[in-house]
Amino acid sequence: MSFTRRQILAGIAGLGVVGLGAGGARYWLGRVAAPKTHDYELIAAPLDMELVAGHVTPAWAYGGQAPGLELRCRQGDMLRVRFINKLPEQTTIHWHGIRLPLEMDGVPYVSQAPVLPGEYFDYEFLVPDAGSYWYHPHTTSAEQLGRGLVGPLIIEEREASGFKHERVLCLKTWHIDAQGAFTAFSVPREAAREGTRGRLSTVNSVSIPTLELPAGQVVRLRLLNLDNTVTYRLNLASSDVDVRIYALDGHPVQPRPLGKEYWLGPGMRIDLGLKVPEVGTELPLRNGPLRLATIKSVASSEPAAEWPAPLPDNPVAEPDLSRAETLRFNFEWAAALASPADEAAGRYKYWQINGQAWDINDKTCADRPIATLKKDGHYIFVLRNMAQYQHPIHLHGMAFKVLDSNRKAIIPYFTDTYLLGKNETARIALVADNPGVWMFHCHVIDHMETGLMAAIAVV
Ligand SMILES: [Cu+2]
Repeated sequence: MSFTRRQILAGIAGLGVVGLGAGGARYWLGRVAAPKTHDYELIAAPLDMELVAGHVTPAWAYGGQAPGLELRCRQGDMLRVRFINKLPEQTTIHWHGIRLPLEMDGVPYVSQAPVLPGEYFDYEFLVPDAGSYWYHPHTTSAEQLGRGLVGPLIIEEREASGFKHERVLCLKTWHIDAQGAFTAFSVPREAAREGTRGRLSTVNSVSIPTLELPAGQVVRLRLLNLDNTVTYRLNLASSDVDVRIYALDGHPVQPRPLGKEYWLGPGMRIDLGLKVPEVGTELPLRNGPLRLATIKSVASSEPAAEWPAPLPDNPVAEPDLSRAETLRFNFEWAAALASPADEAAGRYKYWQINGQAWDINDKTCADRPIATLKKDGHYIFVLRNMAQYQHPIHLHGMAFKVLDSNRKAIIPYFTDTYLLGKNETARIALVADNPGVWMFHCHVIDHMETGLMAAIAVV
């Protein structure tokens, strides 16, 4: 629990302050007091970090740390964050996976004006779903996320879950050299392929940390992939360790063994239950063959724990497939689209959805949604990856249910991000119950910034 870091803005609401945020939106005015509020003051600012011993990395941080300050609140409560920009450039915060009103979604020129240096913006929204989420900017993303502007957002279950112990593990691979200096966050030839990878793999900013966990207890491991491009092939390389999946991308699933490996794409999260083995055992947490962390069991005075019950479902509307309308989305490689003038100006378009490439320099792209859904309509999306690189496809504003795939067996589940494998076709379904203009994009940041983004309107 990290409530000790919470900054209560005591008295501000009571003063009846009326202000103008960067977007011109009024805040506080006439707000009905919530039964409980969680107030944070969150500052984005430069921070020198020592990611490589003896060297300084000029990171950007939320709340004085990167990954950022852990924000926490309880399902059904209001989350209220005063965000202050002390960076040298404009930014916003997007709350990845949270179903919220459009004006809180943090997309520049769609849901709000960018927050300029020295300005602040008040984010305030109810959190309907429990689970592991995260937050990050939606501006100059390769650099801003790359420099460290990524942070965990944990929504606790309304009623206490059966887990007495938990750890939040933020995965990020930093784009730095051996002296800690940043390297390019996006290189064109990599953006046109799997995305530009960083070099230093870390868990909570530490390279291969040792995590001490209490022997005999069941610990909830919240693993968050906050990286720009890397898909982590997660495994606990030991055949006799008992580890079960409890939630995917925030949403509960019927607990089942982790199995050999789980592919966690950029932006995705997995909640595992781990029965910690006997004292002194060391388990490697790995990305494929590479060690990410060492889990070490230490003595615990508590009696051995039982497996917690499944987590309660989130209140996501169930799509009715019998009356759903089907829409098709093709994700294509399209390097030929960039004209010489575009390339000279650094505007690369390597990717497109249904023949359209998003232009991150064109503030009007969202005025031309790729699909318009009827409010409360039921939809099936057929997602077809026509390229040999995988894309974690993310939708803002609404959760969707993954139905099936032509490449692997799927137990249907709700999520906000689906890792669409190379040449895979998958079907997802949703109820369009949140009006707005929502970003629909690949979470490999290089792919998003070179075309793989679109807007979907719900009216
Ligand atoms: Cu992609």
